Amino acid sequence: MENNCLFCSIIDGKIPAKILYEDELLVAIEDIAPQAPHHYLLIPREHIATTNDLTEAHREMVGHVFVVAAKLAKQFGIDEQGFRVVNNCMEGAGQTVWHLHFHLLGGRTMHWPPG
Ligand code: DGP
Repeated sequence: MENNCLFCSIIDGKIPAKILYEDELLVAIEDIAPQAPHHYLLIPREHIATTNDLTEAHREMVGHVFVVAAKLAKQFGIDEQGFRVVNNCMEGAGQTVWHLHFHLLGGRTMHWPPG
């Protein structure tokens, strides 16, 4: 738990969010400003600021994020149409919340390259 961290406060229950899934490693919530019909955030419980701060110790957790993303995609029926798992690392890539998180986006056609 990091002071003044939005996602730590959500994980701690101090700020409300629509929680879709949680376990010992992560919490999945609805994004407050959805960019697709399905837009969820997979947030590790551990406060890690950015992908740049990951170490070998986080290997299992990061793998778990993708396993849970696939399960949620199936649960919400977007697995066959296709979906994206996105991490924005640093301001230049669009990161605005400094607690590692992965966007799960689906329910519409995705374009490439991303903006
Ligand atoms: P990023 O820009 O990659 O750091 O993504 C941050 C995401 O967090 C963005 O899609 C909007 C979302 N977000 C910001 N504040 C809140 C909040 O208070 N609640 C929820 N559920 N999502 C939030």
